[in-house]
Amino acid sequence: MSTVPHRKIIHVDMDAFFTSVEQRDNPALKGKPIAVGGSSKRGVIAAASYEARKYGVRSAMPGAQAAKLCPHLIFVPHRFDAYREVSDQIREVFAEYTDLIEPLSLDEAFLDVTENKLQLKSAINIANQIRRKIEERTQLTASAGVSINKFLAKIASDVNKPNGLTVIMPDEVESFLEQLEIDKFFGVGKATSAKMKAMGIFTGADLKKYSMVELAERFGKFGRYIYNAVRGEDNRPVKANRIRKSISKETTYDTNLITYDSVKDALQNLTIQLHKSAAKRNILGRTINLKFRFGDFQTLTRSKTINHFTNDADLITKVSLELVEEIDFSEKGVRLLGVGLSNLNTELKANYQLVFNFPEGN
Ligand code: DCP
Ligand code: CA
Ligand code: CA
Repeated sequence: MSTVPHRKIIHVDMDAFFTSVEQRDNPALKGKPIAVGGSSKRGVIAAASYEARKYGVRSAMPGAQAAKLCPHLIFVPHRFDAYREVSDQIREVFAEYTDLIEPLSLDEAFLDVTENKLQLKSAINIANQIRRKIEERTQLTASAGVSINKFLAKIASDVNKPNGLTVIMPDEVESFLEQLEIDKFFGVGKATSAKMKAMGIFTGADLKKYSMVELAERFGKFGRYIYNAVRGEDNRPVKANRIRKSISKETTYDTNLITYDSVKDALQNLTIQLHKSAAKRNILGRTINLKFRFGDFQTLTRSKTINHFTNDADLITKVSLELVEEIDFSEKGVRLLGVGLSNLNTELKANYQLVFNFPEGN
C-alpha cells in the first residue's frame, strides 16, 4: 500500500452542450432532433441533440448525411457568444471550490479538489454541489466523474451521461478498468482502437496482458502511458492553464495629458504597439477596451464591441477615440492611458485545440 493519500479529481462535462443551449433558449426546439451547424451542403455538424443521436446523428458528421439518417432533423446555426457565456458561468462555479481548474474545452474541465476552498472532505459531495449549481444558474445539466486521477475521472464522467455522476473509488479502479471496453479508454481514438483490436485487445484485461515494452514498440509514448493508465496510474497534474482573455498596452505619462490632441497622439502610439503585439501572436479581438487614469488617480474604463475580429491599429484608434469623446479629462488631466482587446479569437481556438492535445498513439 502506498502511503501517499489519493488525489481527489473531478471531471465535469456539459450534456449535449451546444444543442442543449439552443433548446433552452428556444422552447420550440425542446424534445426535437436538432443539430448545430452543418446546414450548408458542405458543412459538418458541430453537435447533435440526444433526440437526434437516436437516429445515429453525431458531431463532425456531414450535414447531408445527418439529414438522410434523420429527415426531420432541425439545423440550427451556432451562437458562440451564448456557449461562451455558459462556459464562463460553469468556470465560476468551479472556482468556488478550487483554483486548480484545467479546462479541456468550453464545456468541460478537470478539477483537483484534494485541497479545496471549503475544506470539504468528500469529492462526491463537491461534484454534486457543482452539478446542482450549474443547473440552477444555467438551466443546463452536466455529468461528472470522480476518481483518483484525470484518466479515471474523464472516463467516469461519460458512464452515466446525461445528468449523471459516476464515482470510481480507489478499491474499484482495478476491476473497473479490467472490464472496460478499449474504445472507452481516454485517448484511444479510432486508429489506436483498430490496431488494438487487431492485437486481440478489446478490454482493459486484454490490454494488461501486454508488457510495457510491447506497447511502447507499437504505440510509442502513448503505449507507455496506457500501460500505466490501465493499472490505475496516471500522475499527470491538473494544470490550471490560463487561457489568455485579453491583450493590452498602457503607459504612464511624465506630465499629465490635458489636450484632446495629446490624448489622440498617445492613443495612436499605444494602438500601434498593441497591433504589433497582437499580430505577432495572431490575436484578434472583438472588444476594444480603453483605460483612463486621471491626475487624481481615479480610474475609468470603457469598452466597445464591434461585429468582427480585428487587430488593426487604425480601427482600434477610431473606436477608442469614439470612447474618448464621452470622457471629460480637461480638468484633472490624464496620468495613464491604456488600450486593449478582449473577446479574442484565440480564446475559442485554444478551447478546441486543447481537446486534441492528448497524447494519441496514432
Ligand atoms: N463540438 C464541435 N465539434 C466536434 C465535437 C464537439 O464543435 N467535433 C462542440 C459541440 C458540442 C461541444 O463541442 O456540443 C461539446 O462537445 P462534446 O464532445 O462534449 O459533446 P456534447 O456536449 O455535445 O455531448 P455529450 O453529452 O456527449 O458530452
Ligand atoms: Ca459535453
Ligand atoms: Ca466535452
